[in-house]
Amino acid sequence: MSNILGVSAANNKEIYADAIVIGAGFAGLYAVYRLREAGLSVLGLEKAIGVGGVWYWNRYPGARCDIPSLEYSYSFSDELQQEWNWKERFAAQPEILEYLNHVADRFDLRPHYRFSTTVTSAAYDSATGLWTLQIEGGGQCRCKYLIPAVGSLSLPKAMNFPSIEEFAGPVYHTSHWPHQKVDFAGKRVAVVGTGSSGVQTITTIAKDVEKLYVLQRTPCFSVPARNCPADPVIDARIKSNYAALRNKARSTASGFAIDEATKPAHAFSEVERRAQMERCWAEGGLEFGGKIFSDLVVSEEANEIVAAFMRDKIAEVVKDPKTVELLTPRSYPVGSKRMCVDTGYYEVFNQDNVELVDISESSVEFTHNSVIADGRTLEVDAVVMATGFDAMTGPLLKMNISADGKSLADAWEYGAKTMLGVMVAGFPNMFLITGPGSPSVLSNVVLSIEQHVNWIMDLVSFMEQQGIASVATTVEEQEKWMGHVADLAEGTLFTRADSWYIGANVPGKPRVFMPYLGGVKTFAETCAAIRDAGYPNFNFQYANALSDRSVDA
Ligand code: FAD
Ligand code: N01
Repeated sequence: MSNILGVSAANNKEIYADAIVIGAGFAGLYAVYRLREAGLSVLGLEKAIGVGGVWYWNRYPGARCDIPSLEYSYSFSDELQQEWNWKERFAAQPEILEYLNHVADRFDLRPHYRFSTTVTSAAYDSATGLWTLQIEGGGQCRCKYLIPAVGSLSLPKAMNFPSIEEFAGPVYHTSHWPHQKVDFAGKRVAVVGTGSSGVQTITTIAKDVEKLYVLQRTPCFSVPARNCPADPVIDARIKSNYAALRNKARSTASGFAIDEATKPAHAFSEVERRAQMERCWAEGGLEFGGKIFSDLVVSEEANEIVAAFMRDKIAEVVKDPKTVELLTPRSYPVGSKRMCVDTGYYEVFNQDNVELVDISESSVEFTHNSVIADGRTLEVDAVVMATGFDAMTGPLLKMNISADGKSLADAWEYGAKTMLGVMVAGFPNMFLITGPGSPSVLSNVVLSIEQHVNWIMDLVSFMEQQGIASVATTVEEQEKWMGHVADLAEGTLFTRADSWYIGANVPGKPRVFMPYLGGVKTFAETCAAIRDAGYPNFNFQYANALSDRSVDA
């Protein structure tokens, strides 16, 4: 990119940094901060024109987090967590973006970044011990440590609908929403997809549009958010001992500071079970799944009890029986796809201007002014794709990563393989954040990001102190870890759903369950034990080929 080439040409020297971080979301910003604080030179590269990652790109109407913001935020600086006041229980996208901009300024991270800079390839050469990155439009930079903090949900799925290009009106994807307000007032709009992004978009734009067609292939399970304005009294209480909340979150499986269920469904009488479900439903939020019964995702019976409860809730709200039936999920266990969290989703289907269109049996096609779905031609002015992401592996594979001529795409031909979700055998000095094989996407992701980065930094500091040039995990260690990840998944109902966790949402993607199901507490303990044992079975190369490198980050 010209800014990098410009610096390079002006200084007439190679762009080199000890560490290059790709991405300026929650993960990239924290990694840049920690690397700099450790005294390394660090360069951040980000495709977008600003920081924020997910919260920069996903500007669709209604976008907000579904983990309470007091928890879905950094814990590394007490000053930061004390001074920032969230406006709502679940912050909306603009507020989270504002927060991340504040973090970038407060910790002076922006100067480390080159924005509008897309990495098109990253190649490691063991002869030099360096990674070389190519930048879209030309230019390259090199580093010892490569940290692709490119996110798990940053590459939208291709919109491969036959004839979409025929449609003359605007087609939006939730994850690449325009910066200027899109005005749907008086418009007829089709939304394709009813996952988390679809649910939030549908609920929000239903208020404005003249007509909304919701094109649904698979119905979701959705829990009420119970969002509300922040309560200054509660916030002050939490802030008076914020560490307690954070420590509680770290001691759970999910990374939420909740009292996780300890009892299986059958330990309750029928009356108690109902009361437990009603209580968790009334409290709302994604934590519903973590609090309800300890065997929700392992016992078919327990799962069916909760699924039936949630199906009844749909029927209680939605008036039209045919719509109720279509909205009712029956083809996969509850929790095996990420639950949606909504504010009035089911209520929307009682509005005269909203219509649910079943696309489970037929393809979707487009003409210049309409969408053809379920055998009907529906005239629309705009289309919104809420069709999701090539999750977890997509952004990494898109970057053409290779080491000594071997590509990551080849290494992952039959599914992603990592050690701890952080390291990949054959790819030295590359550290993934929240990669496949880590608990990340099943947790409060910010908490997982901090844990991963802290562990990576312990390893990097160890290497710097010992004069180590490179580190790699072994195929054996990686196989052992992925075997463990697979064993944990086999014991659950997660493998029964065609979810993005298992790659089933992208045609042709290997069907491998990617997240680690042991929970964030066990994961962190495992990582710490490896560190404390001095990184057994890691391949360290001691000859430091990088010591005479100049620094220009
Ligand atoms: P990202 O925020 O995705 O950042 C990655 C960055 O890398 C992007 O800015 C991208 O532009 C950049 N990048 C990628 N490839 C390249 C390249 N080749 N060259 C240069 N730059 C590149 N998680 C939760 O725990 N709770 C929530 O409530 C929650 N809500 C979510 C809502 C939405 C709409 C989405 C999509 C995800 C949500 N998530 C949530 C998951 C979310 O992915 C994480 O919480 C977190 O924001 C991820 O941060 P990250 O820094 O790892 O990745
Ligand atoms: O994507 P999804 P998302 N034809 O994959 C449908 C996080 N997130 O962007 O289920 C027709 O979940 C697809 O149907 P089906 C969160 O982790 C969080 O909504 O494949 N339909 C599904 O209905 C989440 O899990 C928040 O049959 C097609 C939908 O599109 C993750 O991001 C908000 C189709 C895609 O759902 C992804 O969520 C937003 C096709 N060809 C996102 N392809 C919070 O609230 C796909 N679909 C915090």
